[in-house]
Amino acid sequence: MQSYLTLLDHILTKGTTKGDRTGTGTKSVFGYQMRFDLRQGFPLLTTKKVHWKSIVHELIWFIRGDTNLRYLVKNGVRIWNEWPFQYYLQQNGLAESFPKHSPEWKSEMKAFVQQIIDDADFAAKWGELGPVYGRQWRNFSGVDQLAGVIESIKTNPDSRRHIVTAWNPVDIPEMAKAGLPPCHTMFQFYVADGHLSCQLYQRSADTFLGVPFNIASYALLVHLVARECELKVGDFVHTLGDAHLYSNHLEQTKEQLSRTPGKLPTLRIRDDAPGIFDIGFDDIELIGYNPQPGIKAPIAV
Ligand code: DHF
Ligand code: TMP
Repeated sequence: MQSYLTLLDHILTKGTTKGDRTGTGTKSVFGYQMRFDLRQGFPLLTTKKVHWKSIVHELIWFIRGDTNLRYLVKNGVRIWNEWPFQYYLQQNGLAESFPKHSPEWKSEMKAFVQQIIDDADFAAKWGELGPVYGRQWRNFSGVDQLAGVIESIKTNPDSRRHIVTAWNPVDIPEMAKAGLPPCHTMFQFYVADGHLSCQLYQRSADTFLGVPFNIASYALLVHLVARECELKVGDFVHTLGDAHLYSNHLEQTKEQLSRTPGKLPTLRIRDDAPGIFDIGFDDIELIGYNPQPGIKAPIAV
């Protein structure tokens, strides 16, 4: 994970001050690449505790083609709450009564999430994030890209066309309403010497909060696809477009950089687990994760 810490340091020292959609302000660099050798351990950050459970459930949610908040919140995952909630406030003329991040906003969001859990009709109407990742991976205008790429890895491993794209320009306006246009935009697999590698192009990277999740999520995806294709895991190559640190994450970043990385955990998928499309939370086990304490930071909405 040293390469992640090097990225944090690089943005702190070389980043340009730049405005952004959320009005928070960032330090940003454009174009950056990291490489994680998945044979050396599972790349989950040890210099702060990362909520692993959210990473597993979010990936299962993508793989199942689900785009509704309900599955996530029913499983205790909070990471997507703010966007459908903010859309709900806007659509109901409530956005001005509940300023972002105020105590009232937070308690209203709690009530919103509880109603998503309790009321299936409410969830169908207000929990939908639009045609985001899960939809594009499994049904991009009728194309099941994830099944297709697995089939092409199995039957034609040398192909240079093992690509899945979430960037569907026709659907971007619908994604931008209650969700976001995809940040992890497209990925490509590569097979050599019986090992499966993957490269992700991420157009926009919240380096302190989002990126640790993104690295672990794609590392887990490589493990799942490799198992499906009877391959070993190779590298995860992470290419970033706008790589930024929000202005209210700078102190937290310095705290993180003052810590020394520990030993990486390892991933185990149960031998009797079903295939990737039916995989469940309990089939996936992370062993030896002993991180340093979490570091709180506000999320830019
Ligand atoms: N917006 C922004 N501004 N940054 C993001 O990283 C981001 N990521 C999204 C959706 N929108 C986003 C989806 N992924 C958190 C992590 C990943 C994520 C969304 C949110 C997050 O808040 N992490 C906190 C708390 C995690 C928890 O325990 O619930 C963290 O400290 O890691
Ligand atoms: P943007 O759409 O204006 O680029 O804002 C999206 C923000 O969310 C940006 O800070 C990047 C961040 N993000 C990640 O870093 N990783 C993710 O997986 C997601 C969904 C968002």
